[in-house]
Amino acid sequence: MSIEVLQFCGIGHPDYPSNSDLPIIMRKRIVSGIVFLLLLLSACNQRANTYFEKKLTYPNILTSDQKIKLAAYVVPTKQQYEWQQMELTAFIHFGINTFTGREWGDGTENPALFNPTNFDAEQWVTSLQKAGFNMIILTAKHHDGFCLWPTKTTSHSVAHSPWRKGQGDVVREVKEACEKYNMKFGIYLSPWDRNAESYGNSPRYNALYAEQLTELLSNYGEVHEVWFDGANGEGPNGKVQEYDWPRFYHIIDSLQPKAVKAVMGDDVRWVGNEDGLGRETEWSVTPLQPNINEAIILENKRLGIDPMAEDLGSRSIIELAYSIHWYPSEVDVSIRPGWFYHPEEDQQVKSLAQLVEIYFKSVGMNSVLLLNVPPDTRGQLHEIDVERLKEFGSYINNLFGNKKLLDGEILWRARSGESREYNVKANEIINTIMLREEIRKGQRVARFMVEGLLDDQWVKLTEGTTIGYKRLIRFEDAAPSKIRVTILETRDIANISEVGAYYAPALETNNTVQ
Ligand code: FUL
Repeated sequence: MSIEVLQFCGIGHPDYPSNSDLPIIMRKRIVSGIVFLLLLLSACNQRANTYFEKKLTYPNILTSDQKIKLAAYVVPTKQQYEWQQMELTAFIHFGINTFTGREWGDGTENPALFNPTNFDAEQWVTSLQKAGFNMIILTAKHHDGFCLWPTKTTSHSVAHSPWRKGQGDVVREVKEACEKYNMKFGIYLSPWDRNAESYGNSPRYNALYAEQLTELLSNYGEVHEVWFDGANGEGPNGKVQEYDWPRFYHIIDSLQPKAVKAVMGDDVRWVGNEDGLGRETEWSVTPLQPNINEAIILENKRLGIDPMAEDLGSRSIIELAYSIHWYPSEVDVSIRPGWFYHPEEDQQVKSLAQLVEIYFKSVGMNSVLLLNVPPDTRGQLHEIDVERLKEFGSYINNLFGNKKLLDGEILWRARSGESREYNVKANEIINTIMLREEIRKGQRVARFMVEGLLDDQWVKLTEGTTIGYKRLIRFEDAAPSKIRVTILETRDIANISEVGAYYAPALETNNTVQ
């Protein structure tokens, strides 16, 4: 893939234009080794603002300090940056499992079981949109192989169900509802397929999967994310399928250039759990890559990293790396215990307090939240879930719509050890801080502290490690007249684009939900 684009912004350029404005002077493959090295070294010496989009391969002459410094110049692609800005995205698990009560179908289900009684995609989209969500990712096919669109590749689809007399197309109705309400749209197409007879016969199944992907990415307008699930529960005696990832990536890049590729894709990284928990220290720049070929598998092993590792971007990991990548984290979690709708879980919808906690641990920890809300057998989001989304949306809106700082939106270029003071509006109580870096200039901050001026004394309110696109931290209620942010450690001059302070009302946590 031609992702190794080197962008050279000119010596001492103080501002970083948007990626699309940047002159792409050279593609790495035509940059001679010497020029490339000179650029790297000038970046190390800070004589030029040289940014590396998505990937940087280290020449082996670099010192550890130079490697860390260059990590501060790896930046997102335009697609990755736009994805990060969405902050809140929604997963929709809907399919044959909705009607069988299972989480993983085995592929033998009769398509006649799929029969939503009052399907309403607009209800999904409007409920999610009012709650602040900006994209819906639909399970067009889950592990059971049942396709929610009338595909030419198999009879195991909606076309052989009684729903809309076999004339229905869930993908189309959802996409049209998204278009109507200006919601972005993404596709989950399970690589593991327990229905396809060809699964395990690698070339034949790859051809089928490529065709399914092509149908989905050709016939439904714009797609902004393709989610390649890594799950495969075949077990030791199961079928072994070798996926043709380069082919699948190529289909996406050519048919939907705006889409990011997630999980087994190399644009968006699985956070490593399904509980809604981000990392305290979350570097978007990491040597980790998805395990899509032997070389990568060996390299991840050599470094001792996988998506679940606690540390994916510290100095000690980067020192050992041969290449590093802008590979930001996505937190996927379901509003219910299961991914699919089960009536017996109606009383286990996550509470507002739990959802807010998840928000702080995902969006507030330099990640994008992908919250699953599964429609029921009517083909609608359940009333309890809709109500919870509403509460969540208004809580978040009220919290962050009510800024307590007078002057938080000034770009601040901070060196290690530097501080900056911000004025709090008169007589306001705060308990939440927001810090943001301009990630189009790289992620750099490794440690920070926030103090409040209380009775003429600076008192520590909170501290943390990484910031990235957005960092949110809650602390005890306080009414300082000013706050002071100190960047204790940074990989290069940090570009702090915004500082915010807010008041987050306390929430009941003793709910009956899990
Ligand atoms: C997992 C799958 O096995 C679950 O069923 C669900 O789709 C989740 C989002 O990913 O790997």
